[in-house]
Amino acid sequence: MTPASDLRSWIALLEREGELVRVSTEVDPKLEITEITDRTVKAGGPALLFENPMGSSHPLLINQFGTERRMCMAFDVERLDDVAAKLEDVLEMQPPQGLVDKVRGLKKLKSIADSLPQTKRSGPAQEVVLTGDEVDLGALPIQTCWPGDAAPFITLPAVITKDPRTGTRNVGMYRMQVLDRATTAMHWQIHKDGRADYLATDGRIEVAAALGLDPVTTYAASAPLPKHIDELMLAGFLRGEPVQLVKGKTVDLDVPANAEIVLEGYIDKDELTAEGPFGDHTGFYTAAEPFPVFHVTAVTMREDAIYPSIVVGKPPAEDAWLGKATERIFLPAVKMTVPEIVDYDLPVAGAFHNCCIVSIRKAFPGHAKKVMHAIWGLGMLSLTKAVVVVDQHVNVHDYEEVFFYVGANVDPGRDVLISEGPLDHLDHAPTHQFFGGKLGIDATAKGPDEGTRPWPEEIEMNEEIRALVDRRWEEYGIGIETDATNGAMRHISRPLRHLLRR
Ligand SMILES: Cc1cc2nc3c(=O)[nH]c(=O)nc-3n(C[C@H](O)[C@H](O)[C@H](O)COP(=O)(O)O)c2cc1C
Ligand SMILES: [Mn+2]
Repeated sequence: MTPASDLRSWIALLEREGELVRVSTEVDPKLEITEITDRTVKAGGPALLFENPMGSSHPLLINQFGTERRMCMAFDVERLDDVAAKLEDVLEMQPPQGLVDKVRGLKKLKSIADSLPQTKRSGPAQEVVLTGDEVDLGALPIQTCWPGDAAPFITLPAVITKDPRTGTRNVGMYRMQVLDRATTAMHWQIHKDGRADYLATDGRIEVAAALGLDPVTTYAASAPLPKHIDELMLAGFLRGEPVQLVKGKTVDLDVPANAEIVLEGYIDKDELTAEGPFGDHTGFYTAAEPFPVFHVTAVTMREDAIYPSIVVGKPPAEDAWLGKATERIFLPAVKMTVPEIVDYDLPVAGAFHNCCIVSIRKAFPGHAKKVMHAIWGLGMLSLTKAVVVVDQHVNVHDYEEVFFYVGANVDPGRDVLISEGPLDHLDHAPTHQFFGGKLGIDATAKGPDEGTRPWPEEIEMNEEIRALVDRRWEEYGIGIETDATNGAMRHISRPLRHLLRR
């Protein structure tokens, strides 16, 4: 089996698996859908297909990614780490030794070659073509998510551009505030590739926003790939089959052939508008700021197109699992650069940029600090505000356990590093937007070469007695279930446990 190839087969799969509920009652895309969805997400509930959003003839799909199970179903894997393993296999490729190795190597290379998108002559995304005065974004059930939002926002688009210098494609997920029938704002934050493409134009850049894709391609739009790597290639690699494209009707861009909806158009470099406020994934409203204006020259659609949406807000929200997917999928790439890293965790409550917990195989004095600097120098992880480093045996996903070592192993005078660097566009805490303080906490055990007194031994029961008590547990008649290895999860609050269980 391979992952779903378009939004409709994905919906069908979710429905077969009891992971989707159709809501036929008429509901308002203004605020009401947010409240329904937020309650459903926080309860670990199903994907929702609103069949009758008020004021639109298009159904609205939301919460397709809201649980770990659905995120795994999206990639057709048992665990998100299995997706990472597939990438690791290619990243870790060594020069082949014998014939068997060569054949295996060729297969891997072929899987990369097969990942390249293919352009076809036609596709369902263009069954309906609306241009000129026929363009009306008001026909779509675009949500106004939170009471303080400036307008309705398109929240789950895959925005396609080409670097004007190299022609390399970029796909990113950037919210789009509806301005009128045929224009939106484009929320290209300063660290993003989409913005770099835009800044590289002399005058005008063509843009296409694809809505309603197969789940892997939607995910890929949110993936923090290096600038020169096409997100559609990652999508093809992870799907095991290339993304199919068709030529845009009014732009010189290829667009996903199976999209439910495509908005084609252009952005002029010097045309800016006030974008926001918008209730963001930080849990706060982002204030209005100038962003470019997207002019829609064509809307192409499938017949009876389904509009996809997502609500972000105070975590945990649906984007938690998109973020967790990135955390897992990018672990092999992180390890390629910093091989002493064993594992890392970006807590959902930290909105992904506020905190990174990382475990390392510590080998020399100051090693934890080396890793902090490495994180602060690594792709989008460079925006991380606080880095906590623990030893390899600590489970970074178990926050109680991490907190234990942060408390027990840290001398704040010696183990806390205050640095500075770039911060997330949306971080409202720093005095200056985009730039401010960084916090590093070295919670590893310190060796004598780090100027400490002899480090005490940690308390552990020996294996022999553990095994004995496991064997005899029933005999004692205490009447409760225990698990010697997995006690710590019990302390974690319910919603988090829900998000974290893996
Ligand atoms: C639901 C969702 C909404 C997002 N909204 C924005 C946004 O409005 N602006 C932005 O710059 N990034 C946003 N992101 C993050 C980008 O999609 C992500 O950083 C991606 O890697 C950008 O692609 P790029 O590096 O090719 O520009 C969002 C991510 C998700 C999951
Ligand atoms: Mn990119």
